[in-house]
Amino acid sequence: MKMVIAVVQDQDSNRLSNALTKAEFRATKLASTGGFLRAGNTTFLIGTDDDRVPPLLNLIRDNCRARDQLVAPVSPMGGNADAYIPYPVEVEVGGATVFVLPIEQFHHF
Ligand code: 2BA
Repeated sequence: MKMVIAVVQDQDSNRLSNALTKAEFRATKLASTGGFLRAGNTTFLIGTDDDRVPPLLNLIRDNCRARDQLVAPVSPMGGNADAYIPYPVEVEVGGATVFVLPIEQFHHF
């Protein structure tokens, strides 16, 4: 068994949720915040059998799009003004950031 952890953009979260349910994957959604953009995103925890990992990765890939997002500059509060970039920077976020972890035990009581 594997635990698949997928960090996706909020805009893709409903579509992915529906696709997971339709394909009979069980999932838990957590509201999360990206450490870099400090904007909301959604983290899915999906426990599944090893042989269902490849179709699950395809399903995540098909339902999550990469988007460009502007990072607003944070003004230095008593920090080093030399490193301050006073204009927005564009970064590409997602499709999805996915981790696949081995599960030692699974219990469902
Ligand atoms: P954030 O940390 O808010 O990052 C959003 C996007 O900003 C990233 O997209 C990447 O394009 C850029 N970025 C992040 N850190 C950067 C840095 N130090 N320098 C330059 N650009 C940087 P993604 O890579 O697609 O990541 C989307 C979200 O997935 C992340 O949101 C974070 O919540 C999660 N994530 C990504 N890599 C992770 C990791 N290794 N561990 C845990 N969570 C991760």
